[in-house]
Order: sequence, then structure tokens, then C-alpha cells
Amino acid sequence: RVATVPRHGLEARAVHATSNPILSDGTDYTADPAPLVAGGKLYVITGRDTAGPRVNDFKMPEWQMLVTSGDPMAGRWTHYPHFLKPDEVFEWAAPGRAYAAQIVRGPNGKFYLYAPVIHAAATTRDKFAIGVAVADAPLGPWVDAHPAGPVVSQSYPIANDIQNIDPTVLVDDDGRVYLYWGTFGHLKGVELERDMVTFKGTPIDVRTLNGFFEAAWLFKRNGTYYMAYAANTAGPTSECTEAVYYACIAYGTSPSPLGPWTYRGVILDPVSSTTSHPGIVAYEGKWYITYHTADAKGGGHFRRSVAIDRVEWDDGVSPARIRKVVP
Ligand code: FUB
Repeated sequence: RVATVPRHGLEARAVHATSNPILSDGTDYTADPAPLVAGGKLYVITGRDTAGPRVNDFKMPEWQMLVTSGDPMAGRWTHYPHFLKPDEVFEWAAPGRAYAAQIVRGPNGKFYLYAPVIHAAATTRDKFAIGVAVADAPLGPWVDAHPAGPVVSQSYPIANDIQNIDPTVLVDDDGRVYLYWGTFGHLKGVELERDMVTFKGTPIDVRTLNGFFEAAWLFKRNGTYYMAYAANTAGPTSECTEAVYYACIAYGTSPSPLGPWTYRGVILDPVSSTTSHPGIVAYEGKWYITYHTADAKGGGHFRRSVAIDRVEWDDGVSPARIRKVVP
């Protein structure tokens, strides 16, 4: 860290990372990165892991933000350590459990945050719900886009007590909007109205992405839809079968945003944390993957830190394949 400067009303620090993870000194642990390109900058929203060294649980009270411009691999980031807390933006949310969130730009030019948080009034086993907040800029200020309550909640149960998490959203070139979410092997997808919150139809279940566990990341390249995800035993072959406890990152493709999805392989072998969580984005003509590991000083399965690497493509086949990432 080289400086502390208040900007946009948020505490900000300049960071120069010389290798992965981006924040490596063990002061702030970052997890579940979701990249966004806006205004010539690369934004990466992350959670904050605060579990003690012997705590086997996610203790995640708030989201953080990392921002860079120019070459992301040059390692010069602005870090906003206290970006947002669940109960700051959603009146119905309980504090804590700021799980994997994503910000996208809506068809109206505003920014929308999809955030899995605890619904304070939930009476079901799964207390997670996905709220949507809106802002004029990626750094906020954020307000609840649907004050009546979460957009995904216990009314969309999947299987057990942690399900309504890990949202991923794509605003397509034609302005249509698609939301996927889920964990523990269950992935649901639905189109949203252009208001970014209302379901258009009934959610579908995706069952063809081999080894799907959680952490879906939906994006589009040259007319093909891609879904990257954390997989436990991905692949019809022996790929990633060692990853029973440690997830790898696999992906599938589809000719349309709601499938059918075809499994395409593993792109990132298991990392040093049991969980793995991808975010893939094009920025200034190059593709990048963000993910987390336990590689920071004092890191662990519940003290994770965000890393970034280049993504390369094999355009010699159709649809184009993602080459295996070498961290
Ligand atoms: O950070 C909490 C959970 O761990 C996320 O929801 C999963 O994707 C995994 O990264």
C-alpha cells in the first residue's frame, strides 16, 4: 500500500501489486471477484473475508472494490476497503454475509448491483435472498432498486439451506437481461424485464454443465454465450475429478442466453482455497479472469484473496474455446 486518499466519500488506498493475489499482505482478504468495465476502467467488486485463522465459516460483513485503468497486469489498483454493507442499502437485509455480488450496467445506463444477503425476516431454512440496488456510477451511492424486498428469495427454493446466492447477470446486446444463480449443484436462470428486477417467465434449471457446484459467471463473446463456474467433479473424463473438496473452474457454451448449455471443459485447476470463483471480462481488447485463492499472507479457505490473469482463446474451433489458464 502506498497511500490513503479519501475519494467519492469512500476511503481509498493506492495499491501496487507485483504478483498475485492483488492484495497479498493479509491486511484485507478479498473473495468472490466480479469484474465490470465502465468509463475506461476495470472495476472488481469483492467480498471481505474476516474469519479468524481457525474459523471454518464465511464471515463476510461487507463488499470491497478494486479499480484499475490501463494494463490490469501492471498491478496498479485503487482499493476501496469499505465499499458497501448489506444493511446499508437493503432495509430488509440482516448485517453480515455479503456474499458474491455483481454489478452490471443496465439498458438505461444506470448500474445495478445483484447482491446475495440474509433476509432478516426469512422463516425458511434458506435465509439467503438476492437484492438489487441501483446507482448512477459503479462507486455509488447505491439505493435499493426494489424496496419492497429481494428479487430472489425463499419463494424460489432450490434444495437446501444455502441456495439463493451467486447471482450472475448479462445485459445482452439487444438490451434483454438474464439472471442465473444457485449453488450446491443447482443452477437456475431467468430472463428479467428491462426494469432489472422483475422475472419474465419461470426460471429454468440447468442440468448439463458437468460438475456444476456454484459461482456461475455468464458472458458473451462473438455471439456465443459462455458460462464459467466452480465445479467439483467436472468433465465426462477424469478432468478435475481430484476436485472433490477443491473446486476447479469449468465452462460451457450456448447459442442462446437461456441454453441449451454444452459443457466445454476445465479452464482453471483447483487453487489453494477449497472454493474457486470466476469472473471473466474483456477490457481494452484483452480478456481476463479474476478468481480467488488462499495465497495471501495468513490466507486460508475462509481468508481468500483475489487474483487476476489473462484469458486466451482458441478461435480455430466453433464456438471458440477458452484455453486453460496458467495462474
Ligand atoms: O464467499 C462465499 C461463497 O464461497 C460464495 O458464495 C461461493 O461462490 C464461494 O466462493
